[in-house]
Amino acid sequence: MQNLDLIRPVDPEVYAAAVDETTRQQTGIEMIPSENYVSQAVLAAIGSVLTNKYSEGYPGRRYYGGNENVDIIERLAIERAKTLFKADHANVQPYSGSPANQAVYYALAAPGDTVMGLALPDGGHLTHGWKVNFSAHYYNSVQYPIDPDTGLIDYDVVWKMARENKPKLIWAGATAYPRVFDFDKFAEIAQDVGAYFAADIAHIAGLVVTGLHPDPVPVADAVSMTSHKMLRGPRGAMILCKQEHAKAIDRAVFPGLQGGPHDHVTAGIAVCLREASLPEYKTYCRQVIVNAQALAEAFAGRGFTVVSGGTDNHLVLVDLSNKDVPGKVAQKALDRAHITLNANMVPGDKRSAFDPSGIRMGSPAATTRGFEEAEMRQVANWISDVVEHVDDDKVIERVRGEVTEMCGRFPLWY
Ligand code: DSN
Repeated sequence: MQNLDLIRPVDPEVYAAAVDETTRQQTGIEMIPSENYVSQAVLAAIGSVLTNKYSEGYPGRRYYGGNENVDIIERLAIERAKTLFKADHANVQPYSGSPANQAVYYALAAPGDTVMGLALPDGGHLTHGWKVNFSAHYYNSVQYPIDPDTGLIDYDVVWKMARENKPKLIWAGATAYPRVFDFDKFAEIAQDVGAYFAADIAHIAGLVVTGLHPDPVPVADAVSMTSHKMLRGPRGAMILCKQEHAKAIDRAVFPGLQGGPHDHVTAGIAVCLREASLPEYKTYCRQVIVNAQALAEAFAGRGFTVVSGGTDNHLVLVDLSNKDVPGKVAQKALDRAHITLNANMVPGDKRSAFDPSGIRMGSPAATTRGFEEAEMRQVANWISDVVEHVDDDKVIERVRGEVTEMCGRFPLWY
């Protein structure tokens, strides 16, 4: 159980909001593809007194005393990350995904260098060179697109752009790409133009570690990931890299960008990596894919436009243009029905980032809850019902009731 009762006498307002959030999670269906539910063990680790410690440096080389226990924990996290991902080197200290990517830039490129990444409106990440981010302010950012006709990366286009722009660093990775990344192809392109290759596998780390997605670790100079998405760990991040970059990556994280690591989070990462090494985790990841595919098929069956025609991973992107409902309107109506997802741009979107045409969904959280294909098809039907009747309170109320009933049958452990 959570220990929220301990908050109540000290801070009733935070207590009340935390209780309401617990109820929101229990009684609603979480479809945001980057969210998940941590285990009791992970929550206990991040809610522990490890948060009290300062430990600048790395195991065995700290700037403060009293780090004998923290050293054990950080070594465990590092060794588990190296073993699971078969990596030469692992750094488990980045505070989250954006700082991890910042460290990759700091280690492998210099300000003013050209860098290439997937454009944010086409499913990339802010830190892959989008114009409002440091990665476009301090580097000369070139953004490659998704082919709007296929919904896929066109590797010939990436290759041509790489040859024309001669980047120092090429990113592969996304926040809204439902298909497999050809990491070998990216590595070949990078090698051809003399660039470093970095893969950001935040969304798909679980699939990579269980062998359900091609592995970038053997071919990339650096691989970054958050630990709180499909990996089901705490909010944190890791960087894996080839031995030749180990010193540069470690120096970039500390002292280059960060001070003391968050030791309670490091403990949560160690625990989630232990959980990810168990056979049950592979079973879970297989179901994540099957569930996302059931979701995509059900949407197609209801006449929705599924970007790229389906999914190979945990994520489904639906273009609502043919339904004449903007993504934000759908998101808000679905919030009222207790189904949480996010409005998202789709490849070739004619609308803006603040008011995009699509919705983005994923199966990791619902799968943790125990949903299988039948439940996912039901979720797609509920979402379709609400999107097709965004102004109809009766439909929204009916769906909310059915969602609450189903959530009651699949309770979260807390
Ligand atoms: N915010 C994350 C996501 O939702 O995909 C990316 O960092």
